[in-house]
Amino acid sequence: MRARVGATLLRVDRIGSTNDLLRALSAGGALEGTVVVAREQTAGRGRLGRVWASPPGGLWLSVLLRPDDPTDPRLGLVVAVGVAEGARRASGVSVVLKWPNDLMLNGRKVGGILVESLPPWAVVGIGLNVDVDPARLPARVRPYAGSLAAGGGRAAVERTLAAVVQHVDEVYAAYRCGAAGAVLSRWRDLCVTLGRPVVVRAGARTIEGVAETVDAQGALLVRRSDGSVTRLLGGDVTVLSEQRGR
Ligand code: BT5
Repeated sequence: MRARVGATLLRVDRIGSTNDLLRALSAGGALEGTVVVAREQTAGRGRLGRVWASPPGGLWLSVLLRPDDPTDPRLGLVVAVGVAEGARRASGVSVVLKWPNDLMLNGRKVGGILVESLPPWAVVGIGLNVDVDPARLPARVRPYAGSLAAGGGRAAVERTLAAVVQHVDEVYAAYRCGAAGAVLSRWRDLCVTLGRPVVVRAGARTIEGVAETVDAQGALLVRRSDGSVTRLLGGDVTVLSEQRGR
């Protein structure tokens, strides 16, 4: 039987990256559902080797999963639903999602998900700015980053951790029981990107169009002005109205 997410929870004070510690633990016999949480990360990372600023006041954790397919692009979306729903419950603010892995509040990024697959494992990193002092974020990131507290949330890291772990367990259980479709439809309900004009940067490609939907495999479908539809499994989305407002 699958162990509950958080059944084993390891706390560390200061570490490079919780994903790295969990990778090491997975090689040493850790169980599915193991969680590592740090008060502070000194080398937190995002996708494609980007830096993830992780000062105290945020929730920085990693979850060890053993899905049938550790490279399933839906995993990040499924976990994002659990994080958004947990954050909403803990803080009372309406965290929303932006494809593929962003948690947003009032147009600012408050969190992100990083899935690293190491078959048979998927190490899923979750970063959430609960009550992070903006002065502790890099100047380049500050204008686009927010936090639950700055967005009016009743935020406390411990309460947010408990709610996030519980909701991630719930969505992952649904995913494992063949109900991924239902979780993806919750993802669509929480998403602010759909139906809006976007620019997606994916590797060397730039695609402009309307973000139509996310399909059953978790891919974003973008309809271009010539009517053609481009299907994307990764990339960075800018919502055009947001960009103009900057
Ligand atoms: C992500 O990457 O959004 C995934 C972030 C995952 C972080 C967690 S924390 C626990 C675990 N351990 C790790 O080492 N990582 C995971 P991406 O979509 O590539 O976004 C990265 C970009 O977000 C950066 O290039 C910055 O522009 C911006 N950024 C960096 N730190 C931020 C922060 N604290 N809040 C908001 N935006 C930030």
